[in-house]
Amino acid sequence: MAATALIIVDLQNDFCPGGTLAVREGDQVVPVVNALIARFSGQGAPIFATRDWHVADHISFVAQGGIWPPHCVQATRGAQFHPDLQLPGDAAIISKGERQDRDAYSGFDGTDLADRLKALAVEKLVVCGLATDYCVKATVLDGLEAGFGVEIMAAGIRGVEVAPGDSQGAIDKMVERGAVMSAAP
Ligand code: VGL
Ligand code: ZN
Repeated sequence: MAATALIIVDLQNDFCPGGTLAVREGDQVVPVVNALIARFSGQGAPIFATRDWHVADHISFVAQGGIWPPHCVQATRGAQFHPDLQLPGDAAIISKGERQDRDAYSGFDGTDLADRLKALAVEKLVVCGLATDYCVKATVLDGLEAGFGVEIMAAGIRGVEVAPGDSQGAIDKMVERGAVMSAAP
């Protein structure tokens, strides 16, 4: 039977209020994501959590000429998942952006995510997490490109909004490419 996987994107402390690259209301997605986790766990469906996992002198950081403050540095508190996230022990964790000289917004970029999903006969992804206008967008677009159906949980995403309207622009692009926005878990 074709499976649906839950993809939780970068629900890490640095992207939540108090973090170094805080997304407004980023922590408000946690209860929504926990409800999705409960649903997927109950159905025995696969759960993947991506994480931004940078070295301390990552190329995307301002000191190296990048555009971001240091964030999600490997093994720091900021890189840990939000403490209230109820990630089951058997959830698969996909680290990305590990290379010093290259950024990776998408959970598929430089990882074995696509292979692992295909090995589980997954055909559809339910996506939630942070940030709408960067890593959620890149992950969704790559997922569509790889042939997966993608449903995005509207209440389970928030954006960085470097410029106002970036999140809506990202949603428009994801929908234009074939993703479906879903209101409730
Ligand atoms: C992200 C900016 C920089 C994200 C990661 O997870 O959306 N945004 N690195
Ligand atoms: Zn990053």
